[in-house]
Amino acid sequence: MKFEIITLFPEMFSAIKNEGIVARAIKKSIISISEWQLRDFSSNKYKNIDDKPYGGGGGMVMQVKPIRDCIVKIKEQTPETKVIYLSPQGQALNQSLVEKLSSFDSLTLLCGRYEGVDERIIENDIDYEVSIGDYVISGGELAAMVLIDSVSRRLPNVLGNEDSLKDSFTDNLLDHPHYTRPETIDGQSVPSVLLSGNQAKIDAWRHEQSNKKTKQKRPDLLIK
Ligand code: 4HQ
Repeated sequence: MKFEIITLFPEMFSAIKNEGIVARAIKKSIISISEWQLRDFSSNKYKNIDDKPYGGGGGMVMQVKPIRDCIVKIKEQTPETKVIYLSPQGQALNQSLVEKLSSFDSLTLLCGRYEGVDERIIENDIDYEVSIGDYVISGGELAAMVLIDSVSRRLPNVLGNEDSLKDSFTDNLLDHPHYTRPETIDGQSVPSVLLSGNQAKIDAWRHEQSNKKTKQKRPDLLIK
């Protein structure tokens, strides 16, 4: 999977490129992450890529031309790439969308700043508009990193020992609780079934716990 990032802050992506599972996926050549500095596509000497909104009001809007030129350049190299704009107006990122996105060979992630991009980009240049949740963050970069992380860990051979098939959401349920040594601490004990050695019984208990936790904490997940 190739990730092409269109951003004003390419350095932010060092957060995932240098540490953890995404870093490991890069080292194994399962994914690549390339940043495209949007200012390089500006047509003026100040490298502006934004302007005032028609209709007035505060803030600035990212202009069509630099973004469109950048996407054209990326598509010269990777014509099949799917272009994603991160925004609160997008479809919610959930595990089923993560699975779908992980089936593509290339994703281009457009990271907005300020008030976002000119609407004509969304109408004409975007394949998917995706939101990481109903709250406002200061730019699309953090949202893009969430998407990259969640998609990367679903690709073959990215996870090693970690048992991703049993994580939350894979069967629309929350994960079961986890315990490690010691057996007792400050009067709190590990549920005895986990020490029983009876794997069938343990699996049944974990499944029951998943159902219980989901009902208690996220009943909305069970409705669908
Ligand atoms: N923003 N999910 C506004 C988000 C966001 C979200 C990114 C803020 C885009 C222009 N992105 N910029 N929530 O809040 O993806």
